[in-house]
Amino acid sequence: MNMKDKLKTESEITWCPGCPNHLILESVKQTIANLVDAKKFKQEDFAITTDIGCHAKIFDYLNLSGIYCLHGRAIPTAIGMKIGNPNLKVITFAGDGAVYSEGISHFIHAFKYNADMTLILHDNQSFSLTTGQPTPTSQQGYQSKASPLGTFDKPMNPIKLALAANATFIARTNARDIKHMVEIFTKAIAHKGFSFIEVIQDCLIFNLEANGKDARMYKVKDNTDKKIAEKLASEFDYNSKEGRIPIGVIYQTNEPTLEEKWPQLKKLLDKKSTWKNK
Ligand SMILES: Cc1ncc(C[n+]2csc(CCOP(=O)(O)OP(=O)(O)O)c2C)c(N)n1
Ligand code: SF4
Repeated sequence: MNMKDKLKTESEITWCPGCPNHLILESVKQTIANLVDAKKFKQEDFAITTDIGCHAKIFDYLNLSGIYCLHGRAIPTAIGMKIGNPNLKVITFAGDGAVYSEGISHFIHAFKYNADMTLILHDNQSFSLTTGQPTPTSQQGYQSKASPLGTFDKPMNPIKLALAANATFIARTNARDIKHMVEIFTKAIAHKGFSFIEVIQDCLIFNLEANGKDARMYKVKDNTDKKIAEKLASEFDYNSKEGRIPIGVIYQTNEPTLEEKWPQLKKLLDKKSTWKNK
């Protein structure tokens, strides 16, 4: 059996036909299969946490250890996993509703801790599982059952927030481009520290007005300059109907990780050991 097939589960996939979550799943499987086939990691080196939402069903479709978390709490649970076993490669899947609303404090503090893990943020500008209420990245004027007069507020810009919070890795990718997602997920997993990837994703059922940004996206070179990163972050404000949207590694730098800063964890890292076997 090839590695990608080993990552499959028996669960029936219940995302809407055509939902880009199918392509995100495929890209994650391809990324992990490449890393295992290249003998960089073993399947059991990976662990996942997921939030609650359409995106979070990925928990049932990936044959990896993990925790299906409370809404908004997928990041702190992942950091807990890293403290439990700093040698794990932990990947977190979460939605814009979950992370930028209920989980926003965890998002900000995660950049400060800089645990060596990856956050894959499925941004469809909608709380989709609960029928399309507006999230902090929904565009102004978005009408839903919960906002019949249209959303009054301007959306927040999570890339700017991540930069202000001293993120060490920020990237953006397109949920319709498997090749680009695999490239970005691979770079994020290789990054030493907290890697944040915003995946721009259509929802075929809710907030249709926010869909179809593919033609506006353009690829940028991997960037390590903060001033350039700030410019890239400003190019798309989650509101605009036109203008370019940069995708790629928007910013990367090096800072000590949580595991390196914490002496007991550093020992476990150096010995490739766990608390049980220390
Ligand atoms: C503590 C708590 N608050 C709220 C909910 C309800 N809830 C479950 S899924 C969800 C929407 C998730 O939206 P998002 O994170 O954007 O993911 P998507 O469904 O769009 O993938 C909400 C509000 C919950 N399950 N638990
Ligand atoms: S409601 Fe939207 S996000 Fe959820 S599965 Fe359907 S298309 Fe995907």
